[in-house]
Amino acid sequence: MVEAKYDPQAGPVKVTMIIAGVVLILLMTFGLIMRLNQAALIEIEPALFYQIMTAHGAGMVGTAGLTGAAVLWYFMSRYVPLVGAVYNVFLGLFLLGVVLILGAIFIGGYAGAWTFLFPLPAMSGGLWTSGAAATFLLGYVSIGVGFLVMHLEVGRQLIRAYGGISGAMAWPLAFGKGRVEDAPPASVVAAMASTIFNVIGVVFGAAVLVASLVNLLVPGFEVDALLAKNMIYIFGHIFINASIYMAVIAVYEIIPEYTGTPWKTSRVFAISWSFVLLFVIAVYPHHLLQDVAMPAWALVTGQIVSYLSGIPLLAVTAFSLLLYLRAGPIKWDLASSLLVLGVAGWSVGSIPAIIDGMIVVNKVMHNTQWVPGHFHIYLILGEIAMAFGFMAWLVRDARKSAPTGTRMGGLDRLAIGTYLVGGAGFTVMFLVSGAMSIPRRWAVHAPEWTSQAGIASLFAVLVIIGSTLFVISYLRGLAGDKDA
Ligand code: HEM
Ligand SMILES: [Cu+2]
Repeated sequence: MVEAKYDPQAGPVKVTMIIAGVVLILLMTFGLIMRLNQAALIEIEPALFYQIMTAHGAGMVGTAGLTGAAVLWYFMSRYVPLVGAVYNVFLGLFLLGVVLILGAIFIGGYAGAWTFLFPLPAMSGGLWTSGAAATFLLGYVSIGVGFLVMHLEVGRQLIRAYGGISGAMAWPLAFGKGRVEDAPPASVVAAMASTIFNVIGVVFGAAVLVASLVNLLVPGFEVDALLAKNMIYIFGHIFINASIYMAVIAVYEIIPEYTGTPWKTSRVFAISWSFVLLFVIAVYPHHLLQDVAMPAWALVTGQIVSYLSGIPLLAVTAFSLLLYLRAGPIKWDLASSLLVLGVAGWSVGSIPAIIDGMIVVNKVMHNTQWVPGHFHIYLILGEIAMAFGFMAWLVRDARKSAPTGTRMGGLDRLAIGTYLVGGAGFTVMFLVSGAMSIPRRWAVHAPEWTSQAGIASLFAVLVIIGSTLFVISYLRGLAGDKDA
């Protein structure tokens, strides 16, 4: 592996992961508060529930994106000379966005959910002002601009170093006579693809944000609600997917350090990433299966692409990971276990997602807790597990010299076990609730639904304990790491 001797990008990335770790624990606690309220074990005002739900949704999606971006930036700086100041601008705009969003929610009372569906921000029924809604949307704009700036720098450098988009995507190998030896590293292909689709998503997001902002300030300026919904879901779907596809770069880069074989850009790998690029964008209509006004062809495309999009995902990453793991004895430590867990959780989570992408199923399941069920699987046990794995790897040297002398201490085992059992139980309770037709996004639950929420709360506590142990171990690692 290419080990950078001097690593100027490491500092800001390590700081990013401190922020992300602390924010994750806080937002998970928000999640627990919601679930406890649904269990009728505590009682909060419905208005506050929806504020917390908005902060949890926007904050978690943002944090997932942030950790994905940190992984992307960190590893791409091994291959191309990224301008460090760009990352600081990205982080600054991100944090500015967070301040605006939190202010809009907890001072302004905005509670229109992270999806800011038109015309909800403007129609609060007196709960929040249009100023609060505008502040929330401006927070998104700030984060979106930050992502654009970051991706443009990564994209620009990859295009320059690898012979254009085509070279960085390994198209000569995928669709021409290119040789494996000339193809770019696996993580470069992943970085180029995620950069392309995330830029597309963020640009759609920016356009609909600006339209919604104008509508808030000048109510006479009407936005087509169906068009707005399409644009919001292009943005939302792509953004959260991109966070996972960026985090996977950590798997491609770190697992080879354990197995000793680099993650090769094979022809299948290159072809699969090109399809991922296409599918991630084409599949978004699966969010609109309930909208009767949508043209049928778009919905059918969404359904079919939903089936197909699972294939490159599993072929590219999960299958190759299994092969790599079988090839030689792997040293299990916190980092490698969490990264492998991340790929497993991501793959497992795609199954209920594909099921929900079927039109007949979606008609019944869509507004039930089946939906938070599937995405919490590939977020808690997928993306976030990879982010925690990346954090453990960042402080691996300090951890190696830990007093126990072992690579995987008892505390590590306890943390990962707690997190896994908690995450599995918590998400299964969502799926079970969804299968029982319990609606999602309801602050107050009927008496016959409260025990499911109570059991889920117990598992949520385990997730929070596991996460806290990961973050503490990361902070201790940083403290013991002289050049952190
Ligand atoms: C201990 C961990 C967590 C707990 C207890 C938790 C709990 C919850 C609850 C109770 C809801 C509302 C369910 C409903 O619609 O009735 C929710 C929604 C949501 N959660 Fe989590 N969650 C956790 C972790 C995460 C993570 C790690 C992410 C992403 C990285 C995430 C992203 C979301 C999103 C996007 C929503 C949708 C909000 C909406 O419907 O507008 N959650 N969560
Ligand atoms: Cu989607």
